Amino acid sequence: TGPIITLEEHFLSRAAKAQPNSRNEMFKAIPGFFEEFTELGPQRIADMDAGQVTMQVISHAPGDLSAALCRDCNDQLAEAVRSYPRRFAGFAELPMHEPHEAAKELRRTCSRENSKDGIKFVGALVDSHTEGGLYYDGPEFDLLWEAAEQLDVPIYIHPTWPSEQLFTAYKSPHLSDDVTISIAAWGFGWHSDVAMHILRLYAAGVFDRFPKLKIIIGHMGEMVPYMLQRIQRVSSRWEKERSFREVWDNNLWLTTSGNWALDPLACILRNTKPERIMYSVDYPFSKSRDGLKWLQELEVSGMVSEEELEGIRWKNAAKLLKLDVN
Ligand code: GRE
Ligand code: ZN
Repeated sequence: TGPIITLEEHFLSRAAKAQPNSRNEMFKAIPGFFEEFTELGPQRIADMDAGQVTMQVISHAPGDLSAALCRDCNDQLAEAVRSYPRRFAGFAELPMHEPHEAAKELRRTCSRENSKDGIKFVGALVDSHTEGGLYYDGPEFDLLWEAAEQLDVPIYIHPTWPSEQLFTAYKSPHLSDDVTISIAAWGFGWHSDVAMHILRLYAAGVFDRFPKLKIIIGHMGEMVPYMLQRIQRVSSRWEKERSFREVWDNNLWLTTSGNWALDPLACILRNTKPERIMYSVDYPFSKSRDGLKWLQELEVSGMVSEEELEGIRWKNAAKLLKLDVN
């Protein structure tokens, strides 16, 4: 019943794989996982096929890379996209601790014409903050927003590992570091971190300066939909040119990425335009087969019309990313 596009799908580059760090050790300890994570070929496509995914927009996993390693990562991903042009598309990895270089790399990878490196990515996926804890609400990032607007590509803001300050803030004397990290990261904290970042960008006037900027957030909107009324009320005192509601309706898109419940979607369908909602899996942290089950539940739930379902499955993403999957 038609194509499926997913767009929060990760890989670990050869550059990041070679770095000795505790995260790589953690991933290696999960049987079979490291192989799936670092692979850009048949194994990934088999998972896609099992979940009827037509096209994956692939991005790097969280973790700040230097400008040189970002280029290597993007070259590696571009090669995979060239090998499987009907199954893979790419989001660029950007060195966000160097905003000037980040803008430059976005232009190198996403320019539709005269891209001498032959890379035609459809946007970028960036960590919600740098390893040092820097967010992107400062004027030094205007270069990047400007490039994204000019290229007309979205920037996906993805959760990332807590900085030292964040980890300290989350740390309880009664909990192990392992439990702390699961609370501070994928269990809750890094989702609220992305939500907070969206508020910071809005409050700093980024969307007033760049009214055509397109931002994607995952995991059913990183809890923003649930808090939308309260955010609107608070932010109405910040004297921005456009209300948070206008920005939500015009500048933000969200994906389902590995949040397999209909409850958050019920909330989203009440306060968010259906054409803003895009299906995603969050491979390899989540599997396409589980996503498909969720899509089937959604279909029989009667929560969305056939047209809305088609939008969620692929049409909204195809339009935003200018992808041709037919
Ligand atoms: C994710 O992308 O959602 C993710 C990671 C790392 C660990 C868990 C997780 O990037 O869900
Ligand atoms: Zn993810």
